[in-house]
Amino acid sequence: MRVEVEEKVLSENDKLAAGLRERYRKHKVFCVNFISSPGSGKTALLERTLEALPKTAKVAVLTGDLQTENDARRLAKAGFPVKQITTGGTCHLDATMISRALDDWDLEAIDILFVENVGNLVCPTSYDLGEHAKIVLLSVTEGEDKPLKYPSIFAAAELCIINKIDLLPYVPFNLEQSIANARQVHPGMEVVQTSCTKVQGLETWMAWIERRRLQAMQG
Ligand SMILES: Nc1nc2c(ncn2[C@@H]2O[C@H](COP(=O)(O)OP(=O)(O)OP(=O)(O)O)[C@@H](O)[C@H]2O)c(=O)[nH]1
Ligand SMILES: [Mg+2]
Repeated sequence: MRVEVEEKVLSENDKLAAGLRERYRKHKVFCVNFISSPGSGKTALLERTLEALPKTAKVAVLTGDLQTENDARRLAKAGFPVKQITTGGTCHLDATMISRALDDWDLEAIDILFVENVGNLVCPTSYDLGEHAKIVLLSVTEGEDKPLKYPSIFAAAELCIINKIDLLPYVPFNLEQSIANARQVHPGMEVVQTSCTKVQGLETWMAWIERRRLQAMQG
């Protein structure tokens, strides 16, 4: 019975996600969906990303959390449109929440939509948000085995960002092994290493976004 209800919810979500995909296509919006454990640095990476963009960039952010507007407050400092989605108790964003949040935004004024999902390495993976790409963050304090323990998101994401590399001298984390684990689950997976405190790896990440956006716009 539980499986049936879950399947129904997911198929409803898929329909709405298809609608979102069509809206993104029509208005030429490139959308990425950031997924990670709580605290891996999704908001920090978005803060550094927004700061690095020209003020004229047409970017916007939807950020999801169970409670608080903290992330939206942090992200709004860069001056781009930001909206917080508070889910109450729900451990993921779904396509209904995204559709509602976008209703009073002019999609013609957005080239890139960043979606920061609720901090959770499991639930958000099942919910299609109509995005062009899922991106998974793994920080070096989480352990190199996480791609093997939580394979679904590493299989589904196009890019793995290994964050907090500034902490590598202080924590037992085998970087090479973490990349090998990600690629065991997802052969050939692209990996970018970043530090949001020391601002490292940002150029590689920004280049990935631009390359992937152009590819999506051609497709
Ligand atoms: N040393 C170090 N700390 C970082 C880095 N990136 C983020 N942090 C810190 O990690 C903590 C969590 O970062 P957030 O950006 O809030 O993480 P998040 O993934 O958005 O967290 P949730 O939204 O709660 O899931 C904060 O104290 C950040 O300052 C990094 O590259 N290096
Ligand atoms: Mg956050």
